[in-house]
Amino acid sequence: MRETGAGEEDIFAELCEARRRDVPYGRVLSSMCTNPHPVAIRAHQEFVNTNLGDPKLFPGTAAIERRCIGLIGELLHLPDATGYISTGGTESNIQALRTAIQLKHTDRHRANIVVPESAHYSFEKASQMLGIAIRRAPLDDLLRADPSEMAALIDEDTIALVAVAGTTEFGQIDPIEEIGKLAQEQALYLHVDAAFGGFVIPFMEKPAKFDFEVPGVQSITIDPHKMGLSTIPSGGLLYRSESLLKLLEINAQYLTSMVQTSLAGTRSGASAASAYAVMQYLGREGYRQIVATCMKNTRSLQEQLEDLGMEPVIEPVMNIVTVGAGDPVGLRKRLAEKNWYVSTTVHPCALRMVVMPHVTEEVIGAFVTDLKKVL
Ligand code: 0PR
Repeated sequence: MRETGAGEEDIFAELCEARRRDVPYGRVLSSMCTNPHPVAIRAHQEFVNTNLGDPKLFPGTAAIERRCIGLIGELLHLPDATGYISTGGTESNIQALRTAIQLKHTDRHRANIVVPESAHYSFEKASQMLGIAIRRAPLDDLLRADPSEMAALIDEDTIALVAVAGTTEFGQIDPIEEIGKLAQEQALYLHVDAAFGGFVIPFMEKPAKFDFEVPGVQSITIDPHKMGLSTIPSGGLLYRSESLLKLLEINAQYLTSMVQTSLAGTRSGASAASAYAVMQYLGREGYRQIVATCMKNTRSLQEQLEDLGMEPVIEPVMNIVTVGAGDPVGLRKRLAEKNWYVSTTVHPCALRMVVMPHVTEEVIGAFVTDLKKVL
C-alpha cells in the first residue's frame, strides 16, 4: 500500500479504465446475470452500509429482509415460508444440505445425497465442505432427472434428494412432483434448486409445479440476482417451516441477536433491499412481461440457428437455447474473437446461449450475423 493517499480523480481514472475492459452485457449470451433494474441499484445504494449479520442494530433493514422473504414465499405458494437472503445459489445450496445433515443427526462421513447428473457444481462444493458423498443419477432422454434412477441410488445413509427447476446447462425442469412423492415415501429431505428457474417458471404461460405447492419440498434456492433483476449478491433460501431454518442456528452471544443462521457473518442488507425494491416495482405483471419477451427471443434465436442447420438439443423449456454445432468449443472461441460470449455444455456437448433480458432482438440479429461469418 502507498504511504500517502492518491488523488480521488486518479483512482477513478484507473477504476474506469479497468471497467472499460469488462465485456458489456450486450455481447454476453453465456451468463445467468444481467443488468440490474435501476430501482434495484437505487435500493442497493441506499443500504450499502447496512449489516444483516447484526440485525438488532439494523431492525429496519431486517424488516425489509423479512418482507422480501414474504414476497418470495408468496411467489413459491407459501406466504409464511421462512428463510433469508444469501449471497447466491451456491450459499443457499450449501446451507440447504447443512440443514438436511442437522435434521438427520447421522454420521456425516457415511451420509450421501442423491442429485440428478444435471445438478449445479455448487453441490460438489457442498459435498466437499460438508464431508458427505454425492451420488449422481442419470437423466432421461429430455435431460430431466429420472425419479427411478434416483430411487435406485437411495440407501439408509441417504440424507437428502435434490431436484432442479431450471438446469444450468439446458434450462430443463425436473419432474418435481414425482421426486416429491419419492421423498415422502422414503421420508427424505427434498431441496429444489430453482436458482435460475425461480424467477422464470412462475411467470410462464403454463408454469410447471416446482415449489412448496409440491408436498415433500422442504427448501428452495431462488436467486434474485439472476432473473429477479436484483443486484449481485442476492440469493434466496426459503424453508417450508421455521424449525428447519432454526437447525442452522449458531450461538453468537456477542452479537445483539445472539444467534446466526446465515453462512456469511457480516452480510449486506443491500442484497435484500435491492431484491425487495425490484419485486415491489415490477409486480407479477412486470416479471410476466420480461419472461414473455425472453421466451419470444428464445424462440426467435432458436429458429435462426435451425435455419443455419443447428439442431436443438432439447426444445427450450426456459430461456436457454442449446444446439449441436460440429465443434462447439471451437465455435465458441471463434465467436469470442468477434467479442461474442457464449458457453458450451458438457453432456452432451453443445453451444449454449442464455437469453437474458439484455439479449434483445437487436442483440440476437447482430449475433447471428457474426455467427454466420465464423461458421
Ligand atoms: N444453481 C443453479 C441451477 C445455477 O445455475 C447456479 C449458477 C447456481 C446454483 C449457483 O449460483 P451462484 O453462482 O449465484 O452461487 N449458475 C451460473 C453458472 O454456473 C452462474 C453464472 C452466472 C455463471 C453468470 C457465469 C455467469 O457469467 O453458469
